[in-house]
Amino acid sequence: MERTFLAIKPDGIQRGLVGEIIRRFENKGFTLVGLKLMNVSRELAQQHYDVHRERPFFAGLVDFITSAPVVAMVWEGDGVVASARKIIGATNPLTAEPGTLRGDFGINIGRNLIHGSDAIETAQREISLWFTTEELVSWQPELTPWLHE
Ligand code: DAT
Ligand code: MG
Repeated sequence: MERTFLAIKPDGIQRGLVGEIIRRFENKGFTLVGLKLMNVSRELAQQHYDVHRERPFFAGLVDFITSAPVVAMVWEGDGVVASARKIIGATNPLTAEPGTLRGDFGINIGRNLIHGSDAIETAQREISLWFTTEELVSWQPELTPWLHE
C-alpha cells in the first residue's frame, strides 16, 4: 500500500493548526499509520532537505524546522503521495489555491505549514529517515468498505 511522509512544520503547531491539518487527511479517507511530536535535530533537518543544500534558503529552512516542535506523520492509501500534495497546495501559500492547506492558512513561502513527499521514492526515503519500522502501525480501518468499491 502506498505511503507518504507529512510533517506539520513549527508554524502549523504554533498556530494551533495540528487538528485542522490532520482532519483534512482523515476526511479525505487516508489512513494514519505513524505520528509523533518531536524536536528535529540539525542532522535530521539537513538530511531531510539534502536536495536543497545548495539553495540560498537552505540555512534558513534548517533553522526554521529545528526552531520548535514538528508533528511527523505517515499516511497510507491509494495515490496518497500525489493526493496529499494536492491537499497541501503549491509551495508558495500566496499563490496556492484556496481550499488547499497552504492556500487557506498561509501568506509566506518560508511559513508554509506542512511538508509532503513529492514522489513515491522520496516518500520511501523520508519515511525511513524519520521513522523506525516499529513506530509504524499497520491497521485496517473498519471504514474501508465504505471508502473502496
Ligand atoms: P515543497 O515544500 O512544496 O516540496 P520545495 O521542496 O521546493 O517545496 O522546498 C522545500 C521548502 O523550502 C519549502 O516548503 C519552503 C522552502 N522554500 C522553497 N523555496 C523557497 C524560496 N524561494 N524562498 C524561501 N524558502 C523556500
Ligand atoms: Mg519538496
